[in-house]
Amino acid sequence: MMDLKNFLWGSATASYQCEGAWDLDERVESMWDHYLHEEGLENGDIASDHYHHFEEDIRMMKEGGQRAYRFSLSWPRIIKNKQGEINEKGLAFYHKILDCCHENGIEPFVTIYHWDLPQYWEETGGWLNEEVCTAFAQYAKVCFENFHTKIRKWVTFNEPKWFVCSGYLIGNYPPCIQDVSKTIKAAYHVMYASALGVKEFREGGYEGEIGIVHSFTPVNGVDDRIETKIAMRYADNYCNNWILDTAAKGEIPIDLLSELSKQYDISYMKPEQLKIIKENTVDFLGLNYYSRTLVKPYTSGETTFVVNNSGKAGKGSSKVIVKHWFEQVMHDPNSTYTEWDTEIYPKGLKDGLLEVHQKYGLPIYITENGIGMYEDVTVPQVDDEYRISFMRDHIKAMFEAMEQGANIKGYFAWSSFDLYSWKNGCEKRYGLVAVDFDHDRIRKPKKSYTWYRDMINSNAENLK
Ligand code: BGP
Repeated sequence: MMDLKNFLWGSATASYQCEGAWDLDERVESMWDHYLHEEGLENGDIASDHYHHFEEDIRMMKEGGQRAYRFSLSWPRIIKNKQGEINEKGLAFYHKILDCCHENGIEPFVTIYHWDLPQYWEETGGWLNEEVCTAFAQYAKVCFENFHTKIRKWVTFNEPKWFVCSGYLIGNYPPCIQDVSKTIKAAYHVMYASALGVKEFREGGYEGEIGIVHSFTPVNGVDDRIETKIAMRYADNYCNNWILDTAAKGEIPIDLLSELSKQYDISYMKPEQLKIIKENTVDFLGLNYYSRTLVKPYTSGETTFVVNNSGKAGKGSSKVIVKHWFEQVMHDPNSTYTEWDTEIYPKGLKDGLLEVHQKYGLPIYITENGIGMYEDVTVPQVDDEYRISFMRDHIKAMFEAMEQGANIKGYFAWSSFDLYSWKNGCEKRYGLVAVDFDHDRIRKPKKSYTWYRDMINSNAENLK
């Protein structure tokens, strides 16, 4: 077994999904608060109430053998308005979290943006407005300046693909737009903003490293036909390359740009911005792995996205067709799927890690991996054998990739404890620790928490 002494075993959360305290201590509204309140949907007003439970939560990480905590900073908690006024109370909250991490020997691994854009920026056009890129860089600088002595691992953005496509193409996340041209613009602005964040980090000369986190899904084809290979390239550009190539190599895939420029005006991509993208690539890649994407060539029909956000829509109800590009195959008879149509496919993690290693040669962290399930948390201990088997199979797949040379430096379970799962609400649970949302949000370790602790403490001996 390889030397795992410095390997970062940890778990992850995100500000909006766990903090709660949405209007406390001068935090302002985020686009998610605004949208969920307007629509009367289940929201994260209280969520796991991490704001008031963080000491207990971080202590449990330590007792669970974990060495790192991946969490995000909330822009609307830190910056009050478009003028960039700083909320000292927001900074103080994160100082408390960071101090608590260090007191417990937990390394903080910090995401600057995990989807909670301040509503005051959304009202100016959000990611369609170039000004927001500069605002992001200023906000990132405030974070670096204030926290650089306590954070060595930074992430600019969590999952550009997921929040851009959900917000501007599929329309199931705020700002709920369905428009290809706007999707391209938002995507470009986010990647440009990420490079501006890296630039601030480099210019400030702060210690540590900075990366980006991607919702990684390796693309497989149904067969070896050339048509399938072309469909795979389209799918890979759509799912992965516009984030990974751009962040790691400083280049937006040229075949993608060429294809898009036939139908859409992309003249807002200015040479001086492309230069900033080229010159400010990341130090590492964070990959969130939930599943692969199996594709076949496009046959017919309009571009379609059906997302199973309820878990009750019935297995197999999801659908992805990108007209003239590819179709996603949502059912492989040899695989098992969750109620939310996520295929359980550990081999994809090994294949994907090797692919990313070969393409980019950068250090990799698995920044999220986990399984969402309905669970009864009123029992003394949730017996989540399925989560243990999911994690065991994926960690084994990660080791196989490491044995073949991939430079993987950490693994973060999603999630540290149960939290709010965006449009899926709180009943889709991912935590190693159960949170009883109906009874004072009491915390109870699940069986997987103990399994993970023993696995880490035994240096993964129990995986053999
Ligand atoms: C990733 C996000 C997380 C988290 C997770 C599980 O896309 O970074 O914020 O929510 O996926 O997804 P979901 O909650 O939609 O099931």
